[in-house]
Amino acid sequence: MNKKFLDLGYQPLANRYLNSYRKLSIKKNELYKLSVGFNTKTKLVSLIKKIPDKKMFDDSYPYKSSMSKTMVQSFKNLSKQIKRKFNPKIFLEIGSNDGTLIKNFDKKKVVCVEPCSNLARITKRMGYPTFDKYWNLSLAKEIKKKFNYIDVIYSANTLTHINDLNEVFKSISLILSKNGILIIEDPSFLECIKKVSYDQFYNEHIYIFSALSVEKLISEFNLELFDIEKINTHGGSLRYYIKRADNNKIKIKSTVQKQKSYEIKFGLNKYSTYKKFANNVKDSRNNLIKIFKKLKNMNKKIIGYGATAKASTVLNYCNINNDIISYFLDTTPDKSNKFMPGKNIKIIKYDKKLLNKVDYIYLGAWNFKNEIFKKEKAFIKNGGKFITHVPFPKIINK
Ligand code: JHZ
Repeated sequence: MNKKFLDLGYQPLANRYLNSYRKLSIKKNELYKLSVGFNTKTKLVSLIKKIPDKKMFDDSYPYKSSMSKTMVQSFKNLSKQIKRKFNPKIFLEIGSNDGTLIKNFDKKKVVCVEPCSNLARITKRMGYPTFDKYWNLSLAKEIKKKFNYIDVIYSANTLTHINDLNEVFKSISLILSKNGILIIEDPSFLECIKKVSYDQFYNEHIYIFSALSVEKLISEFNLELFDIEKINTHGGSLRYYIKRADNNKIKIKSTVQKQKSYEIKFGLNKYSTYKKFANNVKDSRNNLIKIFKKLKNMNKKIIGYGATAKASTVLNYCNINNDIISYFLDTTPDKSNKFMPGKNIKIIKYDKKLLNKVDYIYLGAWNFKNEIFKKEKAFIKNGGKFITHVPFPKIINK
């Protein structure tokens, strides 16, 4: 049973950056109720109201992994690891985005799946076979006809965006070779709870995985976890290594039991933990607003850094407008000169010089804090400070 534990109010689509500001309306389906539930049986955390994929992932999807050096490096390291450990004849990536990962692989050995055709065009142009379609059973059949079985399937921050998880894993199971490996990578719900990073919830993140929920989900499809790696990307993610349950050649590592025990010890199997998290979220909102108001009363100039989907949740949940945050800086060309979803805050193309006139920066991309602090050493040296809400609202300069 899916028990609601968190209500983040009405929210716009997180990656829908508008050319000009206008108040969005619930009636016109521009704002959607964002509330989150915990399934006490399957341990899966999911949005209560799900938005059709086609509304969210179209031919103008702005997010590009290559915009953050941390992701470029993380994918480069992963590609080396995959080649060394598994040496796949054919490697399939579900949600290949702008090709940040697959560009590290041989063109003849890769198949890309990417439903946002503006992104799919990029990997096609790079010479990689790309299906600009949603991942489902009919696509898996089409790929199988052309490429036969696949040795390694990889998907980062994508499967949690697909409504029908049963179809997702059924399709994977159909195409994965007998000794094949599935690797999935997504934000860890345990980290999300620990960091009170409620901004991991927005309409695209239909699910937030834990080892407990993934194990249950895949077991229906004769799939089994054999290793779990903790990684730092996107605020703390888990990389799940999965094999066919009847493949006894691969030993199950202790990391699987360790992560599950850790999650149980923390209470991820109990509804009361989720209610506590929801209370922490309310406190986080109140304290963040207090910080902003105090600084504005002192006439400080505050801007945002990293026009993330996550920031869209925070701004709309805390009702923060341009009287508090003057504008957001972001390196993504497709976000420039647009407005933060649902808010009158403009996004300006990143330009270091603009920071000379700024007192405080709100970290929309708090998950890239290290990368950003390295880049903005001069701002910090000149007395500039950052505001973050993770793990609790505070002002920081290191
Ligand atoms: P970032 C997106 O979420 C959406 P977002 C999606 N649903 C998902 O799951 C995750 O990604 C993986 C900018 N930036 O990665 C670039 C700078 O401007 O936290 C990006 O616009 N300067 C697919 O949007 C944004 O910040 C910098 O120095 O929450 C980062 O977005 C750096 C490092 C980033 O994901």
